[in-house]
This record gives sequence, structure tokens and C-alpha cells, in this order.
Amino acid sequence: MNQSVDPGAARADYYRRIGEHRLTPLWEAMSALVPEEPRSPCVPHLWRYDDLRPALMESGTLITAREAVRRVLILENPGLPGSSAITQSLYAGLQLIMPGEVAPSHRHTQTALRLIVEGTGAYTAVEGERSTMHPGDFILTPSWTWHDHGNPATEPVVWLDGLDIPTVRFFDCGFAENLATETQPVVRPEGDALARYGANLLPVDFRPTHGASPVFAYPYDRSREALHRLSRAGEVDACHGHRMQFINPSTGGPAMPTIGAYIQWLPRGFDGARYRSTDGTIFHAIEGRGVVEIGDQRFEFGPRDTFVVPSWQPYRFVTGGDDAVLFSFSDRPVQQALHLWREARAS
Ligand code: GTQ
Repeated sequence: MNQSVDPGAARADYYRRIGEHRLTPLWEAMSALVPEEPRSPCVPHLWRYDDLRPALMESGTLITAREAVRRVLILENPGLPGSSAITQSLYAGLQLIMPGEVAPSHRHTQTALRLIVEGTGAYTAVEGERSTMHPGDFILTPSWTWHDHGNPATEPVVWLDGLDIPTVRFFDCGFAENLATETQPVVRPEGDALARYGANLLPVDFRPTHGASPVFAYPYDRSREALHRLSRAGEVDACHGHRMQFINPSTGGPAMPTIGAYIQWLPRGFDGARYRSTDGTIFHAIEGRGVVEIGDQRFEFGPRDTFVVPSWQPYRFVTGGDDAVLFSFSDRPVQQALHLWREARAS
């Protein structure tokens, strides 16, 4: 090396010159590109429902569901500004539909899930079947299936949307189209899919038409009953309490190919062990109260609150006098399909 030239200045000059060829030096980026462990820009955050509800309801006076197509306030991670993402791979939002409104039918390659937060009597229509919403119900919209939402009831209905929008954006494989009519024709009675696919039975000639579960509504009263029984009789997991995954009954695998969905019961007096996994996870409290410690931060959660745990951040749950039921979702099925997923428990 020429001793008379400052190596920093020489390198800077070199980087500028190679930049003109659209080249950059790996050695300056190595530790960020190939980290020893995940260091997500996503940060822990809790959205307190009681604090945001007035703003959500105000949106109902500013724009109709018809004009908005979907009237949603996006839960954007404070560490990912401008991304419309709650984790690097997932999107979450709170969707409001007022009495008498229709959110018109469309389809897209993004997969969606809904967890009903407040109100009863709105519906989502998927594949010609309407599912009436009740708080705690889990409803999914497989990739490229027509779906519309309506609220023939008398109260506002709110649900948490979870979509793989950032994942589809990452792969640049997003397609969408609107149906010519506002609502799709109803061709099957409500409960048809649950009877056909959700009773430990399958039609004898069943052939999947998409990668997601043919059961697209999982009523909360069923999930809750199962968890409640487990909480009485089952052994409690030191980290998760009683945690179950929503499955596709035709495969035994996850309900959706790109999003894993889970529900767990934390018994009262739970003092959880620390856990971490590479799938950044969005949690939503359906019932009960508790505390979640994420890294060195502590959040109290109550009914209808939503919080996010970034990839590889240790977290643990503590409950007081109440049992709590948490819904959650993450990109775990994608990571597992790619043999990338890891988890660790505090020893
Ligand atoms: O309900 O179809 O929150 O397409 C974002 C995009 C909901 C939906 C969202 C969507 C939808």
C-alpha cells in the first residue's frame, strides 16, 4: 500500500469509483449481512385497544367501507416506519365495518386471517359461504379466494387482520382483482365448510384447491372449550401455558401456508419461563389480563390489546388473578418449510 495515502481516504475514493459500476464492498457490510444471530429492526410494542378505539371509531365518520374498500388502521411497527409492517414478514391492522356496510369483493395472492375483536353479526364471505363473526372467532381467507365483508347487524364490528403482505412484497408475487359485483353470490349455507371438513371427516374424494385449510372459520366457543379442558387436565408448558396451533385438517399442517396461527391459555398465577424463537410473533389478548416481558421491556395487557414480539427476543408471561387467552400469529410455517426456524427455552 502507498504509505503517503490515508487508507481511509483511499478506500472512500475507491468505494465512490466502484459505486459508479454499481458495486459495493462486502467487507464493509459483512456483519450486518451475515449476523451471528438475528438482530431485527422490528421492536416490541403494545397497542392498547381502549386508547386507540376512539380513533378507530372516528374513521367510521370519515370514510365509508365502500370507498375505502377496506377501512383499516394499520398497526405499524415503530421500528419499521413507512413499511406498513408489524414484523419484517407480516402485516396487521384493525378493520372496522359499520352497520349496513359492505366491503366489496376482491381477491389477491396475499393470505389473510381475521380475529374478531368487538361486535357480533358481521360476516366474511369466502368461496360462496358466509361466516358470521363473534368475538374471538378465527377466520381465514386463502390466497386468491374471493372475499367480501358485510355488516347486516346493528353494532360496529372490529377485527384484527393479519396478512402476509410484506412476504408477498418480498417475493414480488402480488396480484389482485376486484369482482364485477360488490358481493359474491352465496352458494353454500353457513356452517357447510365446518361440517364438511371440520368434524374429523373429509369428503372421500377431497382434492385441495388452495394451500390453506378448507375450514375457514374456527368459532371461538369451540377453541375456548378445548383450551379450557386442557387447562383443567393437561400438563402446563413452562413457557406457553396451554398453546395450540390452528391446523388444516386435510393435512395436519398449519391452517395457512405462509402464516401460523395459535391460541393459548395462560392459567391464573402463571409465572412463565423465558422463550424465544426466530418467528417474530403478533399476540392478541382475547380474554384476561397479564404481563409480558420482552427483552428488558415490560407490558401489561388486557382484553383486546395487541402486541408484537420481534424475532429472537426472549419473552415470558406472568398472570395474576385472571386466566388469559391469547391468539397469536407468525411466519413460522415459511421458516419451517425453508428449514430456517429455531427456538430456545431458558434453561
Ligand atoms: O380484508 O381483504 O387489512 O385486502 C388489508 C388488505 C384487509 C381484506 C387488510 C386487504 C384486506
